Formats: sequence, structure tokens, C-alpha cells
Amino acid sequence: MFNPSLKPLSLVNYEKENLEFTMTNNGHTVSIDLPPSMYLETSDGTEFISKAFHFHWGGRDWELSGSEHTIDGIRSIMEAHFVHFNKEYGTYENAKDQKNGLAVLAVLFKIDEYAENTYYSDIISALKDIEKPGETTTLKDTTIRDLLPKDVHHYYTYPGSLTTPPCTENVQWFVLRDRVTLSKAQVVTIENSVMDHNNNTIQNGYRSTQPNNHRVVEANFL
Ligand code: BO1
Ligand code: ZN
Repeated sequence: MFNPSLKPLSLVNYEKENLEFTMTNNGHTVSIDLPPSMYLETSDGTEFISKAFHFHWGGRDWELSGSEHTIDGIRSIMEAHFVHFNKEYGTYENAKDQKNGLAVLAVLFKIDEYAENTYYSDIISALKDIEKPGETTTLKDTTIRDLLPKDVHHYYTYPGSLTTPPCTENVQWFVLRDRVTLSKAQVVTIENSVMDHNNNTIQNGYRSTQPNNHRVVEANFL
């Protein structure tokens, strides 16, 4: 539902260059830690401090899509989640069980067959260093803002939950309207690079869509 009073999100310090980020294979996904200097300010002025971002993808060489959100019933090839916690609670650990404790900025991906997205090159080539769960590596040349679509002003928002256990119902979701493009080769690499605790390739790490349960999804665009 269109809500014209929703303001654009402020993504503060997402543009900082020359920061180093730790990237980990946690056995479920690839997660990249973010510094507390980065934060998200929502339409009502609440500040959510960044914690980490990770990806959800499908498998079998791009034929199966792996996003968690669907738009008009359509699943996207991949999805990234930039996880934040409410500054009021001080730490992620404190915030994670509290009312209005978390905000996740979600970005969907689409394939443009031969168009490599060079902003993702370092992340994707570093995957070979974290094949096994528990392995970490350092990203030295990534600017987080560049991983998002050009337009970050238009979004959907609704109150929901974490998509993995404990599925806590205290997440304000922000799903960007515009998608990020990766080449087919980039998606195939992500889908086939990292292994779980059973030495299986991590694939199809997405939750099925859930009943709406009378939640209202708002958008700040028509
Ligand atoms: S998601 O964005 O709904 N898919 C989601 C699911 C699980 C978590 C976060 C977001 N879990 C938490 C872990 C913390 C970790 C944090 C950030 O993710 O419980 O230990 O610090 O990666
Ligand atoms: Zn997620």
C-alpha cells in the first residue's frame, strides 16, 4: 500500500572507502561483518546500527532462484540481507529479542547474462578462500554502498521476522524496489563455492514464503 509520508532511508557511512571487512563461511551462508559506524535511519528517525550482511541463493546453475522475498509472486535469483539492530539497545545481543530490535535491508538480484558487476568481483573471488565452514577472509577493496542499486530511495516495508530460527518477530523489513545485476557466471560461482558442515555445497538457503497474517506491506512509491 502506498504511504506517501514514508521518507527515504538514510544509509549513513555506507560510502566509506578503504575499510576492511571480515567475510565468513558460517556453514549456512556467506556473512560479511559491518562496523557500528554504519547505520540506517528509518522514516520515523529510528537509528539501526549495522551488524553484518549475508546472502540467500538457489542452486543448480542459476535455474533455481533463491531469494526469500517474492514480488508479485516472482522469486529473484538471489537476495542480500543487511542486518541492523536498534541503537537504543546498545548491542545486537541485547536488541535481538526486543520489540523493534532489528531492521533488515533486503536487496534482490537479477541476472544480466554477460554483464559482470565489478563491485562484486572481490567478494566473489574471495569465496575460494572460505570453502569450508568456519573459514574467514578479509575484503580490502569493497565499498558497501556500491553493492546496492543506484536508487535506494524506493522501498517496500513491513513488520516481519528473522527468516531462520528463532524467527523472532521483531524485524522491520525494508526491501528495495530496484534490483542489483550480476552476470550469470557470478551467480553460478556464488552458488557453487561454499560448503556446509556435511561437505555439501550450500544451496537453496531460503525460507519459503509465509502467510501474510494481516500484515500491511507499505511502499513509498506508486
Ligand atoms: S535474516 O536476515 O532474517 N535472514 C537473519 C537471520 C538470522 C540472523 C540474522 C538475520 N542471525 C543473527 C545471528 C547473530 C549474528 C547476526 C548477524 O545474525 O544470530 O549471531 O551476529 O550476522
Ligand atoms: Zn537473511
